Amino acid sequence: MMFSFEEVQSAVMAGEMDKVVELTRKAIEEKLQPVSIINEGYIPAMNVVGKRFKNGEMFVPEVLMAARSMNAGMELVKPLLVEGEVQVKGTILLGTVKGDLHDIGKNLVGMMIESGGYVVIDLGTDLEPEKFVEAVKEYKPEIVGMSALLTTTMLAMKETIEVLKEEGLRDGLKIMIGGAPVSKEFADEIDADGYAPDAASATELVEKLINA
Ligand code: B1M
Repeated sequence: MMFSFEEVQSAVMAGEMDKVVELTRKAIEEKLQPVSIINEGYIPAMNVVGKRFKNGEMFVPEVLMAARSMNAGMELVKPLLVEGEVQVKGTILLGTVKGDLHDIGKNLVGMMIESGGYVVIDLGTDLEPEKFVEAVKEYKPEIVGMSALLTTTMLAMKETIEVLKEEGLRDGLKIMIGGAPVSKEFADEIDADGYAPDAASATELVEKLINA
């Protein structure tokens, strides 16, 4: 049986990790381009998963299973991404803000951005503004991405941006935000450079901000 993108997409959507791994091995054996396994296999599947989740047709455990099965496939594909094929286009620091422990969406966003050819440094959750400051100094990223899932913690995004400004790190840095309670309007209000409603648009936003 030949490898098909439709099959790997269905396996990712269904969260069938073993099948994703088997099909990815098959794709590699058949000498498919590693980049196309990601771009034509995994990403379209995760885009569908994102939409279904939004519409209430899929639930968190299923979304996680889909993401994990994509990750399992990515582990096989990653070492084959030779330099030049997916060049490192930039570095993105990612984290969930102070007081907030939600990380499922952030992790999905990170995976998607990474599969778009960027280096993602995930700082974790419940991050004091100072953690972002330290990491910006250490990694010198093009973009800082903040996630918040609680109406009470979205204000920590504003605080983080203020602290970055106080530290003189805001200039030349792009800041993007996301998470269920935040919006484009909120991003404008707190002087972030962009807002993305989901993981697929987050990758597009990264592209836009880096090329701006
Ligand atoms: Co909590 N929780 N939770 N929770 N939780 C919500 C967010 C809530 C809406 C549930 C509800 O009441 N209906 C509610 C918030 C209410 C509000 O503030 N408006 C809530 C609450 C109240 C709480 C606690 C306070 C509950 C309590 O203890 N009383 C508590 C707070 C803990 C804390 O953070 N300090 C709490 C705890 C938890 C768990 C630990 C049990 C667990 C988190 C596990 C984990 O993340 N490791 C949890 C979960 C799972 C949820 C729900 C059910 C699902 C969130 C999720 O993962 N969605 C959530 C209800 C819901 O959303 N239906 C809820 C799936 C994920 C793929 O979507 O995170 O939206 P999402 O991410 C999307 C986009 O938002 C966007 O892209 C992602 C992918 O498409 N996005 C970005 C996210 N970050 C981005 C960053 C970007 C760009 C896009 O750029 C940087």
